Amino acid sequence: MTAEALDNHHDHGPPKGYKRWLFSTNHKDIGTMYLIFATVMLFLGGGMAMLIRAELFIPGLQLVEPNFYNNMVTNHALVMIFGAIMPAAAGMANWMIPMMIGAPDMALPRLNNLSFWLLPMAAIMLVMAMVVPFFGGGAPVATGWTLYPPLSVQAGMGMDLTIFAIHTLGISSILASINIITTIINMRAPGMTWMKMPLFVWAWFFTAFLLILVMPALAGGVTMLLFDRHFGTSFFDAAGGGDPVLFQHLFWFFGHPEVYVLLLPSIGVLGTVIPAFSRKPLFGYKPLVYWMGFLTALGLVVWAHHQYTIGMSVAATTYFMIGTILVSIPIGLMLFNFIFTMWRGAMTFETPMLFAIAIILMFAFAGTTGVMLAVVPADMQYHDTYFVVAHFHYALIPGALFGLYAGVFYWLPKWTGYMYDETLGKIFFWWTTIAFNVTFFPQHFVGLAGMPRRIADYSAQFTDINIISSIGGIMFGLSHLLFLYIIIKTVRGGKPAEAKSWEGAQIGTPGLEWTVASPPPFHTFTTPPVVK
Ligand code: CU1
Repeated sequence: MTAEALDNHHDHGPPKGYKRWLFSTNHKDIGTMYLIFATVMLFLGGGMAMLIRAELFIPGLQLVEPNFYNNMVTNHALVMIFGAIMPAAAGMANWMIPMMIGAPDMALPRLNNLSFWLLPMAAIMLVMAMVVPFFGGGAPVATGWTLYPPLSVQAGMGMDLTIFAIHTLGISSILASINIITTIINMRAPGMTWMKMPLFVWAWFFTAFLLILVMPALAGGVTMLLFDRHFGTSFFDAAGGGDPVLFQHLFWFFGHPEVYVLLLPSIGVLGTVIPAFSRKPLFGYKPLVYWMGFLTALGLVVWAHHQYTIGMSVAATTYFMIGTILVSIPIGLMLFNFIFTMWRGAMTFETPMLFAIAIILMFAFAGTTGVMLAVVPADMQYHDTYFVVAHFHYALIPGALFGLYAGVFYWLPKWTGYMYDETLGKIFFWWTTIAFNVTFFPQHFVGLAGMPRRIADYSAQFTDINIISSIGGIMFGLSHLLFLYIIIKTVRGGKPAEAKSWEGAQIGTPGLEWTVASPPPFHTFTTPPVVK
């Protein structure tokens, strides 16, 4: 081979056309695909939410058949959790972790490709699960995302599709988690010691462990469900010696830590954004890492607070109550660390920082209603009411979704090489934050007044508050058209971003991402940089 041919042979530029994406082993391209997929799913799940709010605008049944309504309740959750939030966070992990720790790529690039491409398959199955009941596929999956038997045993073919979708999503998550843990342990640049890693990397390290620990419990639970449905077992059927409550334990052993899977990456984003716009290093970096570890461990042992009403022993409910209230300690301390990072900093309020500050306020509020829900005798009253719906939307929309928005606006200049339109970013922030609060704040009150959740109809005395909530919901949904417009506008051009696209980034966030150009070359690091 001539030198020139050899050179071409070793040219690792992007392959052309569809092959670049379908066969991609490049962490940035895979990260981009994750983010695009998540955006599509966000609009799918959001569309369902808007239809749900439209149905609830006034009492009575006007738009959808009640079983289909419940099917949408199920798939709104599954699509948002597994389709939107987790893939968006995984997209950021793919983009940022190698660049932050000075690795040339993820440790297992082909596994990375597989992790991503499993997702569209699962999404197709989830959509089919909603469609098959219209074509003689039996009863819709009207269980909500918790899939409790016996209702989930009686559901039609849509339930089997949901089970296989969950298996596929679980495999994807576990493979991605193995990849992330392996990358963080083995691929750090010389000098990038554990306690120099950006908080976002730490957040994903804990998240990946959580996923590997809890996804198998869900996989086991839904597999047993599949066997009860088709192969004559009775794991969850009391008539055959089984117990439906067993499924609840398996589900929530996964389900509670899953909430932290959704929250932790966004806490990692806060740990990156807040120092940069305060122009100060993170206050108490090491304690923050330890609190994250403590939160991860504690999150694994509090699952049955979702099941106070099943008739557990007083000792068991007391244990789960105390454990759950203890969760407020690491979370509260993290929020204080972020507030102390801002204290006497040279703060500016660009879109990512606006989101970060709003998250602290609204997430603290979700923590307060969380303590209310943790208290057993009180929860007996709130259980399965709109109070719960209001609580977890306050936890997950600011705590997970807005954290990811902060990350998108913070890293968009790095990813695309262009600055987004700051005015439009701020308009989006205020529009979406106000609409979110109009939607969900009133739901606390209908919940306390006794409005049950997961039902397409309600009594007339809840009408006023539901009208307000529905107007907020439609506004909240529409704000995302502006979000999409800002993203597309930025990708297509604008003011070029510098490598260090934010003024305070070097002081606040010492990750190696700022040592490369914006946008970074196809392969960021040919030789690993050295951290001094
Ligand atoms: Cu929980």
